[in-house]
Amino acid sequence: MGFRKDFLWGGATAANQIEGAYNEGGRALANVDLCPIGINRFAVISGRKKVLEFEEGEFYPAKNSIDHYHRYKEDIALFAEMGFKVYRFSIAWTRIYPNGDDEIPNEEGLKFYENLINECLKYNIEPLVTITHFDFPINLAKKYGGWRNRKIIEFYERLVKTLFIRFNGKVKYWLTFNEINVILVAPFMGAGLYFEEGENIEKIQYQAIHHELVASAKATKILREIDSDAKIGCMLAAGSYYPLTPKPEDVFAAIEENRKSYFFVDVQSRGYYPRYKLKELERKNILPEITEEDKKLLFENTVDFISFSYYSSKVAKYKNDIELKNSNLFSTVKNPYLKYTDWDWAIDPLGFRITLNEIYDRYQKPLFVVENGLGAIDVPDENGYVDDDYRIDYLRQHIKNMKDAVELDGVDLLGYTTWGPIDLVSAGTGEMKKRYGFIYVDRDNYGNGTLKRSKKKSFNWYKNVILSNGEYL
Ligand code: P53
Repeated sequence: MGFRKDFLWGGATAANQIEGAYNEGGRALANVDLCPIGINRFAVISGRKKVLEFEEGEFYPAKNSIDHYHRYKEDIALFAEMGFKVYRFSIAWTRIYPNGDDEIPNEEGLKFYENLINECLKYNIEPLVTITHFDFPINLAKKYGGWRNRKIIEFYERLVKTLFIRFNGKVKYWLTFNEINVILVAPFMGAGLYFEEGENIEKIQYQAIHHELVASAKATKILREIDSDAKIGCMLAAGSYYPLTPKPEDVFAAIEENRKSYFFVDVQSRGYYPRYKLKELERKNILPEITEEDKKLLFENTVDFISFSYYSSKVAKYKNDIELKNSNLFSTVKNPYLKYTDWDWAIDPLGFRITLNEIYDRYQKPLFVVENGLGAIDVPDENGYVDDDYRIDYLRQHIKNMKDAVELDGVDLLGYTTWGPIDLVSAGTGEMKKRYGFIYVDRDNYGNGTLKRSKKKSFNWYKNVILSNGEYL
């Protein structure tokens, strides 16, 4: 009953949103460093505004983030105190291969992650490593135009080989690309792509997607050769689309919206392009170059498990003739039955169970929830304590539904990591004010603050959830 005995409870972060130290330890610039907070952010992350170096008058929150690079020991000790069984973090590509195409890896970068991994293992925390969480070396963006270029597959191979060899036996769970489908909505942040006037954006996106899918399969092949005990998964920004009404046109619109994302996992988990996507790409005349070798590679190297993020469900409607809400990057119509967060994301705990079921039914492989949580405004007292009952409430309801999916529906679930167990920089908006943590960090949107860490009310609550393996909620 309930969650498996070895269920992996923990939290998840991403290098650029937590580490800072953007120019230390031999690290070079990446796309994620160049995404400013404020009105230009969306133009930059979507590749409409080309930015290849820091610009005057902009603030770049990822430069320093919450300085985890220098404080990881303190942070991991706090995770250990909560009883984490797993810690999901990502590798900054430019710490390992600063230019992406270097011949030799940067030892200082490898050493940093080795120390981080050892620190986790010291507390029996399983590291779950995202190889790339939106990270892309700016040198490769300049020289090759991002993932649109097939050459990038080789550089990615070089990166994963280095990591798999160095951390062989220490890391048992790997993810190839964070939220691989984010390339559809934020192609610069997600894949180092930016566009020139008159280019066919969709065509470039699908060519880049194909290269990522091939690179992901290559990573899977390489990992199996190096460490056959380790497991590798894909990672999707999930959250099912519902039809706005039972009108068949709305129902079909929901199918089409869902397919935009499931397409990625269809390839990564089943090993071939689904027919609906081939038809669409042919119809639009944007079919990427897919070689026989690519097909073989994709088919022979499917993922061991499927991981995903879930924040909210979405709603699709035939023809976008009513106002679209774009707060979550993925477009959605407002759901009149749900409440919304301060950032206008629908709160839908049952939608979590629905999504878990939908994905499990579709792929029949073990699942791993690697992001879930509430981004909210916290008001700390003078000691940095936050009474965050709203966060506890959100997580309680989501974990309850996750439990139903496991206990009542039989979904095979490996673990659950909440997003941002310690406050960090938002990917969507660049804000610090949008907080997810059990641990408060004294820093504001523009980098003011002492960076002091303090426990919120939810800290002890989550500790008890883990201690009771999800019985105490
Ligand atoms: P934030 C939206 C926009 C960007 C990234 O998001 C996203 C999403 C959610 O679908 O995905 C993940 O910080 C991502 C994390 C991110 C988290 O959602 O905009 O993997 O990097 O921080 C939460 O509130």
